[in-house]
This record gives sequence, C-alpha cells and structure tokens, in this order.
Amino acid sequence: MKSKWTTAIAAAAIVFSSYSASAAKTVEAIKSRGELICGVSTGLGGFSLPDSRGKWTGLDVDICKALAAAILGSSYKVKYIPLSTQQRFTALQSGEVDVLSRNTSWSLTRDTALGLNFTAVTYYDGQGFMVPKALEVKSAKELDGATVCIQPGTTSELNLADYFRANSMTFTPVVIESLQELNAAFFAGRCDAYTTDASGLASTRLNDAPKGKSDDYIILPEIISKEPLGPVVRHGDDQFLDIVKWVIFGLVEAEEFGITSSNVREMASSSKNPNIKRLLGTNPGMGRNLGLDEAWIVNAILAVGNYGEIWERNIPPLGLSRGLNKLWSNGGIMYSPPVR
Ligand SMILES: N[C@@H](CCC(=O)N[C@@H](CS)C(=O)NCC(=O)O)C(=O)O
Repeated sequence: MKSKWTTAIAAAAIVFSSYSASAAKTVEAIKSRGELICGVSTGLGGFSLPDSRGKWTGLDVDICKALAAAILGSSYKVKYIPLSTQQRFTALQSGEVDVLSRNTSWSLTRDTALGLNFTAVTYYDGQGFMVPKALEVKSAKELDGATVCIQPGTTSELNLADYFRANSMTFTPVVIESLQELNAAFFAGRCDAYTTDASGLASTRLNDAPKGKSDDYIILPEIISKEPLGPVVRHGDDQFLDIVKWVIFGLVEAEEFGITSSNVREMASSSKNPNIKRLLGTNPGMGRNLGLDEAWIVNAILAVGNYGEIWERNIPPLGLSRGLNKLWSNGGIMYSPPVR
C-alpha cells in the first residue's frame, strides 16, 4: 500500500510537471514565431508612440525591445499592438499579446483577480490634474463641481472618485475610451480638467495640445495616488514572468554598475568586478537560470542602453525630472535585487 507521503509526493510531481509543461509556453511561442508581441498604448509620447512610418519609440517600447533582444537576440523582432485602456487586459488574458508594456499601474486586483502578474516597476508615477490656465484654478481642491475628462478602465477613474468623495466635492465625468477623442474633447473645452498619471498629463499637454497652445494649460500641484507603472504578463508562466522581471532588474543593475550601451562589450570582456561578470554572462549561470543565452542582458543593453539611458532618451523631452525613478543609491527608489 502506498504511504500518505508517496501519494502526496506523486500528486505534487504531477502538479509540478504539468506546471513546468505550461511554464515554458510563452518563451517557446515567442521563439517559434521569431517575434515578441508587445501590447502598447495607442500613442503616448515618451512611452509608446508610432511615427509616420510606423516606427515605435518610448520607454515602454524600449522595454519590449530589451525583452526581444534578451530572448531572440534582436530588438527588431517585436510586433507592437496598440491597445486602449479597455482592450489592454483582455488582449493579454486571451494571448493576443505576450506582454503588456503600457503605462499600466500595479494594483492588487489587477495582479490577482484579472489573472495577471505585474513584473517590476519601470516608472513610479502618481495621478494629477491638468486644467486650462484661463480657468485660474491653482489647486485640485478648487475643482468642486468640475467636469473631468477621463479614460474608462483606468486607476485614474477610481482615484478620481475617491479623491472627490474624500474632499466632499462633486464632479461630472466625461468618459471617452479613445485617447485621441478624449484629447480632442479636452482641448476643445468640453472638460474643466483632465486627469491621469502625471507623466500622461505632461505628454498630452506637450504632444496633443493644439499647435503652440501647450502653455495655455497647467498641471496642478496635487498628486493624488501612487501609480507604479510596469509590464504585465499572464498568470501561469513563471519562466516568462522571471524573464521580464529580470531583464528590467538587469537594466537597472547595469545603470548602478555604470554599464552602458557604449561600454558593455568592453565591460563584458575586461571587467574584474564579479557582479559585472555575473550580470554580463562573462561568468556564466544567470542566462541559464532564466532559460536564455548568457548574452541576454548584454544584448538588451546593446539595443536600448541601461535603465538610465532609456529614461534620458524618452522622458526629459516631456519636461519631467527623474524624481523617485532615480536609483536608490542616488536618492530614488529604483532598485534591483542582486543578480546572483
Ligand atoms: N496608469 C493608469 C492609467 C493609464 C492610461 O491608460 N492612461 C491613459 C491616459 S494618459 C493612456 O495612456 N491612454 C493611452 C491610450 O489609450 O492609448 C492605469 O493603469 O489605469
């Protein structure tokens, strides 16, 4: 007769083997199609925006490129799928995209009930308000009775209601799913205020206000929430979750060690620092642990640079400073667990 333990171990083994069978699915699918499918926004300058020839740029896009470089050895092997606020989670759940890299805030409900896993934070943000200067409003506390432009299915929508309730104020939401239509409505004066992540406000003010009119709008000083933005994957694929998480950490770690797109090759061949040798695969093991080539992070850094380079290329043009997104060793909270 089988002991209780043998049965328990056999049951655990079945669970483990079926789990590991499905665990490699996303990476296998990416490798066999030769392309990473990345869900991005429909167009938010600094994060993900296509140019007239369909070339995507932005911080969220650079994360997709880094992932493709780490998994496939080329940052060009990415297909970008633009997704609205409402489409994004369904697209990920249904398998239409491998990863969602789209200014998406980490929250408990999204991380559990939606069947998704947040991987790491690529941008610590918070929600703010933008108003026309002509309104002469100086603080969000003066917005009682305002009409507020907002996209559905966002944390912004939920925080807005909480904030107004907590401050005993009322508002009328103008909810529009299409970003283009929402922006058009706001800049045509249909709303007194526009609310979303502070980064989104800066981007919208700069890129989407009518030509020459950016200065007619101001961003109010209040930040009413925490919005930790980062890539999201589906539940049930630990290897892919690990890869996305550690590629981001690896880019942050590279910044901490002073590894850049221009010196990474030299660092890989001549650095004596054991931390750098491990990260760059000169001392093998980390790539193997992730199920990737040992050059995983070298390829990612060559393609997009370290986290600081990604930041500098995309965010300062929006007029934003690094703030919380500075490295922990530099007064911020951007921090990678050890690569070892
Ligand atoms: N971080 C918030 C808001 C993110 C969000 O989607 N913001 C809008 C307004 S800036 C946006 O990016 N829209 C882009 C689009 O619809 O393509 C969330 O995850 O819910």
